[in-house]
Amino acid sequence: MNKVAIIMGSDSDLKAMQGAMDALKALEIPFCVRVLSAHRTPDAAAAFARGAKDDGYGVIIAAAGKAAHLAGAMAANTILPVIGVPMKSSTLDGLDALLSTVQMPSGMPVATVAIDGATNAALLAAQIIALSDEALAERFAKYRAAQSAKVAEKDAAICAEYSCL
Ligand code: RP5
Repeated sequence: MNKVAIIMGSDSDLKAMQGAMDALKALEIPFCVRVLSAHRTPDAAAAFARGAKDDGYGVIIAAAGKAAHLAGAMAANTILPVIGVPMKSSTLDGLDALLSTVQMPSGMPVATVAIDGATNAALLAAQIIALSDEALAERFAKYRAAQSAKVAEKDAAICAEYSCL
């Protein structure tokens, strides 16, 4: 199975990205986590992206805050799909990173999820990898069914409390 790379601009992004690691683990998708910065370690970041396909990765998740160019820098150096996760920071609540990540020029896409949307980034990566992995597609369908069942349970509990018809 293709692996997923989770690249963070800083180790200070680790806590916000925990949901991605949890989701990939739950879906039994192999992954690595690296700290590589578009600004502080540009050569290492580019080298990782250039080698990622040959190294067995199928999707790159790139998380960065502030003037967040990491996802774009990854996309510029690979033909693998790149998912950008804008990190919420102390100054502009992540709006800076959201705009920096999502506003890619035509011809160089980055699939951008919500600010701090680590879990959705991993789920989207899983959906991409599942296109060529039937066993993963089945696990993903089960995950979705379990999620629906949980919501139905909550609906039933709320209905019971408030006497819905
Ligand atoms: C970005 O700057 C990182 O992705 C992080 O979200 C932000 C702050 O980094 P640190 O100063 O905490 O290392 O590059």
